[in-house]
Amino acid sequence: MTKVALITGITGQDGSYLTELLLSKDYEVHGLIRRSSTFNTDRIDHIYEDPHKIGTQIFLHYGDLNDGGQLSNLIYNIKPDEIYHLAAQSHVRVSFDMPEYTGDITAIGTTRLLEAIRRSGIKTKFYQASSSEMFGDAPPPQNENTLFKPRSPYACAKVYAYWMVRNYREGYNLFACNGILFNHESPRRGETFVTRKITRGIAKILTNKQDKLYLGNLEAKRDWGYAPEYVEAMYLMLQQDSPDDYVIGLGETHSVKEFLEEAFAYVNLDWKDYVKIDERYFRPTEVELLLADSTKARKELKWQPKVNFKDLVKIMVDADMELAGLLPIGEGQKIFKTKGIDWTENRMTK
Ligand code: NAP
Ligand code: F7E
Repeated sequence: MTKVALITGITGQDGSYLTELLLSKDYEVHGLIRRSSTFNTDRIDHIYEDPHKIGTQIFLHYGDLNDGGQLSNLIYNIKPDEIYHLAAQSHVRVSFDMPEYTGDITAIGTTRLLEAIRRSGIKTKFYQASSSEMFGDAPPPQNENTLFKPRSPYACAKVYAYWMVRNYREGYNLFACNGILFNHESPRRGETFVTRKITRGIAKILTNKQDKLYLGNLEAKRDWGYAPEYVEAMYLMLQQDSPDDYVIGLGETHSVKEFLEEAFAYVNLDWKDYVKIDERYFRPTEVELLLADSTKARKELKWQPKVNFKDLVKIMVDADMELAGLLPIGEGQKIFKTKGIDWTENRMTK
């Protein structure tokens, strides 16, 4: 029997990788998308199929997390076996500018979905995209037993959603899981998150489109992993016999400065020649140090990530180089020169 999944946030980084994973497992995938005046489906265009085509397994539906009626309609009509709730106002810095909106979408949006499930009477499994940001300044390493000490409106909203998920699990016997994921990145990462901002910045510097990169706090440390491996953990959680909460992360922490060093050195540049600090990117309250203890997930889900920090940096720099037309595609192609730097040749000698 073909399983049916509903993904909120299908147009986001994680939604796009999860869709690929579920389609590869022969799921019928339904995705919630927001109406927008410009196209917002870039990350899934390569897998989207015309719904008129026979055998199509991916379907998109308009909706918004602030519209409980439409969420109810969709759940009632689609009757998904599994719901992956990934949609959110997901930017921590932006949540300080828009705390009320972030609460409405990231916190109450989850309640709207949970209520839609409860009222529909449909038996389904539910995944909540919880976040390591919930740990805030709780001492590392952080695991499922660490107390939350949220440090942003975004983190507060995620803590609320986390507890609502547990509440519905205990109160209504809903198969609902919290995946507490640490930062995970990829070439599809939103352009304003720090890793992508850096790798995209490097490509722009090398193509003379930018000569400075403005950043905020370089001392903060994060446990950065590779997004395609993290969506596998989401899937695994919903395949278990009983619902539970799991921490997902590499167990390796690096500062933003270390990311800069690694990424710039990969193309033989010194980050200090290009990076400037702009206070606008500082947060009123910062999360200084995140480090995952994902022992439980590794044991119970048999989740085993392979891409480490250095690999991740390379994957992201290479991808942004390619997007900027800098990477030779295939063998024996030309070497590019920018600012007198023969970056491809230099990189190869490293
Ligand atoms: P993302 O790239 O920012 O994607 C967010 C998704 O939510 C997009 O599809 C976006 O639609 C959608 N969305 C935003 N507001 C919405 C609304 N009002 N109604 C309906 N959809 C809405 O985020 P991500 O990195 O894939 O992360 C996925 C989830 O995991 C998020 O909940 C995030 O908070 C959480 N999380 C992420 C990380 C991480 O490191 N990536 C770690 C822990 C938890 P548009 O495309 O139209 O904007
Ligand atoms: O910041 C510092 C910043 O915005 C990482 C989201 O996916 O992961 C993400 O949240 C660090 C912070 O990610 C800039 O102060 C310095 O310490 O890339 P970020 P985040 O805030 O960790 C968690 C797990 C989520 O759940 C979220 O949805 O980098 N930083 N300079 C900067 N950050 C940004 N964005 N821009 C800068 O210029």
